[in-house]
Amino acid sequence: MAEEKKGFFARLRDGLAKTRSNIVDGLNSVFSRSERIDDDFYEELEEIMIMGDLGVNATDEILEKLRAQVKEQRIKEPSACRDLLIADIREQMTVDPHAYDFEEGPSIVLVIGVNGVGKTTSIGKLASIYHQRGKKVLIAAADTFRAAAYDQLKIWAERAGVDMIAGNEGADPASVVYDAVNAAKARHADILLVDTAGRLQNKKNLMAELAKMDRIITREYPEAARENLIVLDGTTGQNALSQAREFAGVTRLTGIILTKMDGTAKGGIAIAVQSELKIPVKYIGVGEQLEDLQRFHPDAFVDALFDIEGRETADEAQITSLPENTGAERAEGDTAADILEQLANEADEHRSTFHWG
Ligand SMILES: Nc1nc2c(ncn2[C@@H]2O[C@H](COP(=O)(O)OP(=O)(O)O)[C@@H](O)[C@H]2O)c(=O)[nH]1
Ligand SMILES: [Mg+2]
Repeated sequence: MAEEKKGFFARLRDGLAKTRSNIVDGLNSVFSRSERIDDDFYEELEEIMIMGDLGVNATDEILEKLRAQVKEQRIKEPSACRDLLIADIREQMTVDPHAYDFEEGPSIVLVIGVNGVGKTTSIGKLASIYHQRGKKVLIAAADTFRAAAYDQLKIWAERAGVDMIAGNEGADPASVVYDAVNAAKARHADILLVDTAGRLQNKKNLMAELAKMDRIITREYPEAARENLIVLDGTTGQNALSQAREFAGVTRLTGIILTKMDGTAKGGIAIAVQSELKIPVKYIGVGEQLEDLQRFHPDAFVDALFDIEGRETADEAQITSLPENTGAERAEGDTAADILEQLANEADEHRSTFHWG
């Protein structure tokens, strides 16, 4: 393997250091200094959770559950509430087991969100993940408004080893989508990732543009599964929530990519989004490198946040389910890296025996 680099879980845990001192340290101090479980105790917990960007809904639900448990189990010691609270936070964030069905393809994934949140970067990383799993991936450069957007996406496509469909600068994004959808169909791509422009200044235009793309996809490739992922910048806290609400008002969002979770003090947002928006966080980004994006595992997130050891790491969990059509098998003791390598070899073999498209 290449030079030693920290695993994803370790990077996530390190990245959450500021969030930890914001939320967990505060909670711990309430647990240790409170003398009894009373209204003050709950109010202090509430204040820390709200300040830590967990959101009003999630905070209410978590604390309501805690109150019920305390009553039911006749708990008297504030410190005994800590494990219950952690369990209640976990419960807030369960992900539907079908959330990733679209990855099997054929599917078309629109990646949307305001400028600078990490759309292009996340597309590059996702393309690489899918490609390594033996999927045929295409990228559509439908952000035609900035000249640099093309070059940036091109670099990511090359890094990931996948093809990109683009139009001229200033071209109608919908025409790029049209070309890309037809290319995806003709080449039997499993997943088409569509990069979009992030302008939110004009809600009417945005709505019209997304609707147009939607119509084209539905007309050209109705069989493809559809996924609309919104990218939210984890450092922006409550702002991220309002962006998601704006976009949810103009299109059907199926998932969230939460980026920049390395070094944010507002990581509590990962707990808030699900209960505030009813949209699942599907991927989480912890850096600018290719390997810095993964599926969102609530348990791993809570472990990383509370610095709990001894669980399966997110890296491992990412690929416990192998694509059915490969011969790759998970042997006892295989690391995630072993399996990824096995899959990459498999994919290479497939490519040399079959002709795509
Ligand atoms: N630290 C960190 N930076 C990120 C992450 N994701 C994206 N970025 C950076 O955020 C900036 C904007 O990303 P970009 O993909 O161009 O955003 P876009 O405008 O939405 O396409 C770039 O400098 C990225 O390297 C992340 O998870 N962590
Ligand atoms: Mg971009």
